Amino acid sequence: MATDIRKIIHIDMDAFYAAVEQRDNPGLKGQPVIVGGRPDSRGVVATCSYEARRFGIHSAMPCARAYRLCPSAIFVRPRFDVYRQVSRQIHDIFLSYSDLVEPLSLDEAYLDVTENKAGILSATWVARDIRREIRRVTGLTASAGVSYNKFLAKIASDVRKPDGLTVVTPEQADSFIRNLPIRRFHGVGRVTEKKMRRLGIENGADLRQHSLETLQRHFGKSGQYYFNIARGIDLRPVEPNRLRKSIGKETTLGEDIADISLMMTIVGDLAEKVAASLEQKETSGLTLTLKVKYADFQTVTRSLSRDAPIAKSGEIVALAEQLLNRTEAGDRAVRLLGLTVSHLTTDVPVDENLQLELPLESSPHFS
Ligand code: DCP
Ligand code: MG
Repeated sequence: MATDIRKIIHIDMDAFYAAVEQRDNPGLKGQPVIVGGRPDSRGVVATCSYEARRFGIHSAMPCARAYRLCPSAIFVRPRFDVYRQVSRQIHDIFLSYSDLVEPLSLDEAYLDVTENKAGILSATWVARDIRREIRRVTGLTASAGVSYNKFLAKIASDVRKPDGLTVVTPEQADSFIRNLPIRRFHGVGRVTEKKMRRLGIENGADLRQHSLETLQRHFGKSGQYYFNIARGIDLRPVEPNRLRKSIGKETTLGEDIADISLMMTIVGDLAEKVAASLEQKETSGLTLTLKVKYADFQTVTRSLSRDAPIAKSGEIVALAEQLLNRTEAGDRAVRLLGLTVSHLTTDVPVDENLQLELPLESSPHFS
């Protein structure tokens, strides 16, 4: 194997919150367990056990819908402290193998084990050891993907979930990617997926048919990324000191509201929280984004950028009001409001003890 080939592992805990709940409460073992809001609330499912997934339940689904799909499911409130504690345990295990660890969320990380502390030559063996160690220390299972870049490792970890290990060697990469449905490509969101479908792109092989120019024309800056991953090329390093891209807060309302002044009160509350967080992290940002989810679940965002840093709650509220006016809020009822400040003016590391926010578009709130 050439020396410039990296060995990357992506590890992701299985049904993380739900698995922790099943571990700590034997009555939940083997049961459809839903962690999140209450069944009769407007909250959403944070995650659910694999037993519950058989009913079609999944993360971010409204609890009421989950309840209809499986009335016998057991609804459990999240215990973030415990999840954070387990997250630290697995993180320590990762660090005992490599300093090149990049956490993506509480239960997920990339590791570069090209040179690892255990001196193990095979990344597959490292992954096997790590999974074993996680099980021994936490009593929980994790799935791992092993390959020569992040893109492939991440997709591989999903292939044999739960409790699986999948290796994609440089020799296998080509056919692996060719057969991969486009929605499984990490970094291809729902909107891009639709757009790709319209271009006749259903899988990696189709993606590969398109020239760099075409992809750039349709997808802008991401065109180059799609062009590369279709060919198994992803040179992004594993970055242990990830920086935050934004600081934000959102809330699902107890009931849909159409009253603008009430919305502004909630926006004011969010602005204060965001401002407090900016202050605590001693930073500011140049862009403010308002997110509005209408009662029918359609979601829109509106952004504006300033040359001068945005930091204080007063200015955030003022700008947010302008943004709110650019939505149909008021004419339409709203179920969620969110504010995010981005283009941060200083480097803000991802919290040491890991944030509970996820790299997903919406993290659920519990009501
Ligand atoms: N989570 C959340 N809201 C979401 C998605 C996830 O609160 N929309 C939380 C609950 C999950 C945890 O983050 O347990 C990890 O997310 P994953 O996407 O890794 O999902 P799971 O670990 O639950 O399941 P899987 O076995 O598919 O990894
Ligand atoms: Mg997981």
